[in-house]
Amino acid sequence: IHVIMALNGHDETSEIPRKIPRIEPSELEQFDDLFPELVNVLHQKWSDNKEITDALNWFTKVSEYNVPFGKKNRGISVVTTYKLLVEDVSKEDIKLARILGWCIEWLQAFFLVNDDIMDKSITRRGQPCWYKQNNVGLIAVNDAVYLEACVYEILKHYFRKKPYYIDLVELFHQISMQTVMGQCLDLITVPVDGKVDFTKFTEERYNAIVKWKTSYYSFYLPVALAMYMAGITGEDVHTKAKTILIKMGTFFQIQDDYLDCFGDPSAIGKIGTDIQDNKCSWLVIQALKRVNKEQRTELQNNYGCDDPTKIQKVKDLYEQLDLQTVYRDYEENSFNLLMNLIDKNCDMLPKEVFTAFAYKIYKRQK
Ligand code: GPP
Ligand code: MG
Ligand code: MG
Ligand code: MG
Repeated sequence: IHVIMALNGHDETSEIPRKIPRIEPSELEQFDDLFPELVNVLHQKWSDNKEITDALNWFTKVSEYNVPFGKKNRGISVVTTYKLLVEDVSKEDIKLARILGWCIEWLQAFFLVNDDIMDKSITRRGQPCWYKQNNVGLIAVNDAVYLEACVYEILKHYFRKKPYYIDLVELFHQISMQTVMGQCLDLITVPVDGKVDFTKFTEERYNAIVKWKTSYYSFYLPVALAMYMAGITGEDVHTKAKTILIKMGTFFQIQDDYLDCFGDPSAIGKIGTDIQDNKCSWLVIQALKRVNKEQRTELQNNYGCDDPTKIQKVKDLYEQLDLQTVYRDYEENSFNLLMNLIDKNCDMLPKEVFTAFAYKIYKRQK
């Protein structure tokens, strides 16, 4: 149209009707559009100090490599929840909700850079893990500390004057504490010295690990941030929301464990490590419930070794025990249980806050 208008010497106000309707960019596109602004804020704030120019440039690369390539379910959920909680949202507040979403993505990057070192992972989001980059290695530990600090820089820059600023800061601190508790349980449930000892691998322990390491930051945090922004601070509403979201998070981590073994690495963007890492994964717990004596010995002899033949033997055993079907049944069941829980606990919040989140994660392949 522009070409034709140019040829005819028309401008925008000419009589040629606009036939192409304006398409609203998707939430994800609008969310993504904000990322450069945030990287710029983080850079600008320190850029007067010329001695640290090299560090600043390094850190820009750290953010650009580690923050923007996830599914961004957590970040986007702040925005969708906020829109559901507040009627007539202003453009400025939508932008702020998106910024809070990005704060979760920075927090998550901090967790993941560290988690990949601890889990000896190879790839993340379809690229080598940050610490695996040639010029990075253990510098990644410092980079992770930087990524965490970014959360508070961004919060301060955009929210300092808001009445709910302290709620946001305290929430991020508390959630970080809860997540390291969970990560600790995840790590210390692995027997030391490469020993294989299944006695600690109970369903009870499993539920505790995933509640703390995954559910709080992945599910309660996005909804709670939107609630605080909307002025919803009541302890009771928060507790009820938490009950639902922790259950959702447990299901999500069970999926993560399932995909670690049975997912397609090109779809999930990461190569599984749970078997060789001797992890208290949902799959090994299900296997332990179903093995006979010989199979238990077979599992014992092959679990927790970084040896492709042994890893394959564990996978073969999982197949024999038909854990794929066990998982499918679990998925079906847990979805129904979750919907019941939502009906009972959604309280003063619109039900869609939770159902929208649930629909995003059930049957996911990545
Ligand atoms: C998921 O575990 C949990 C986290 C990523 C939280 C990490 C928390 C820290 C404080 C570092 P996972 O190892 O199964 O995740 P993935 O499969 O993505 O590596
Ligand atoms: Mg990991
Ligand atoms: Mg881990
Ligand atoms: Mg995993």
